[in-house]
Amino acid sequence: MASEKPIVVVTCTAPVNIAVVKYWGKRDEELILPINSSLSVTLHQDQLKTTTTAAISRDFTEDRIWLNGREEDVGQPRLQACLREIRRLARKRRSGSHEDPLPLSLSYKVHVASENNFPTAAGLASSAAGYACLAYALARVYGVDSDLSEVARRGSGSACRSLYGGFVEWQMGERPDGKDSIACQVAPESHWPELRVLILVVSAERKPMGSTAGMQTSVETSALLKFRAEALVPVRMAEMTRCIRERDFQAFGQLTMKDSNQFHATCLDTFPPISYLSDTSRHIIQLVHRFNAHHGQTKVAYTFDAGPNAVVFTLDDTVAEFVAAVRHSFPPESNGDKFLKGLPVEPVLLSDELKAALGMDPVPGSIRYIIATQALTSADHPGLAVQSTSAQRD
Ligand code: 2P0
Repeated sequence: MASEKPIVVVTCTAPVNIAVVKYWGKRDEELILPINSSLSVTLHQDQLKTTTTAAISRDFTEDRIWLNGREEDVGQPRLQACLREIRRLARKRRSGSHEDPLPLSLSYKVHVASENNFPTAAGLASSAAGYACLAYALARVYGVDSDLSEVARRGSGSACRSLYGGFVEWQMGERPDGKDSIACQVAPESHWPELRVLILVVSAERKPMGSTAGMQTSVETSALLKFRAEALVPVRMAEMTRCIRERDFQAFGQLTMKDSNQFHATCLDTFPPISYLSDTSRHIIQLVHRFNAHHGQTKVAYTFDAGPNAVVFTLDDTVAEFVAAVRHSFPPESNGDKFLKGLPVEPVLLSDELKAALGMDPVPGSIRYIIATQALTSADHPGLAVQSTSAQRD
């Protein structure tokens, strides 16, 4: 008699990552192989995470997927690539052992439901956490325990970096089959507990061009991108790794800002040009440089991805003053009490000297809110976590 109960149900969570050496451009569109290595910081899951539940059952007649409560087309090529890859790995694992015949569950269809604990409207890249979580949940239901870089990467390149906590490098690799294009930890979760992250959510003025199409045009047209990937990124990867290992915030911050600026320069060098930054993004850049100039050192650093939101890195002793500077320069219009989400930040008064140094006319309402968060701080909060598992595989 057919059972109506799924035989395996797993719920997992995965974090968002923010690149400090940016990935932009593929050498292989199908396998999602990058033209340069990249490096990112994995963020704490208390503020930003994806939760994914996967279930397999002999009663399911087709694969299905729901994102934030809405059913999506499971036929999308990238979803299909992830499903194909995980089933291939599961078969490979089982066929390696003579005592363990291929289980029936490998032929079972899967139902997947995924949601984010942060508003999609915030315009934060959610595909990295989403595909990392999908890869991990699928691996658990189908009994795969090998490296999942390839599965996550086939969903979205940057997703392989969300497989680990701490500071993570996605090595571009050299092989045409992509087997060496994998993510690995540069430093663990507990490495830099003072590091803080502020996400300045900017009012979107228009929908930016998607990353996949954007980077394709950049690869086809930008000589600057080619030069960056070949000559500059290898040096920056080594330097960024040193900054992180030595917890050298000055150098880390400067290189993070330079790499963000260079990525956006390659976007402008793309033809037709792509621009992801808005007037508010440029105001934030000015604010950060003036704040640092006032202190005579790099105390805060911005980075921007394929959209106008800023991600600001700083250390715990600077958060309160920088948030006050943001409030001063971008006063909240109506939701003053909801302006700051996430970790609590003590209100402080800005000195008259700093106010004068910022020297900007306040622009009310152009930053909608701030999410205060941090890098994952301990291995108790791993990059990926299984929340619950029910029933047993056959
Ligand atoms: C990054 N970005 O390193 C860079 C910086 C955006 C700017 O990775 O086509 O969504 O799915 O591989 O991973 C965004 O690109 O692109 C991205 P696909 P993905 O974080």
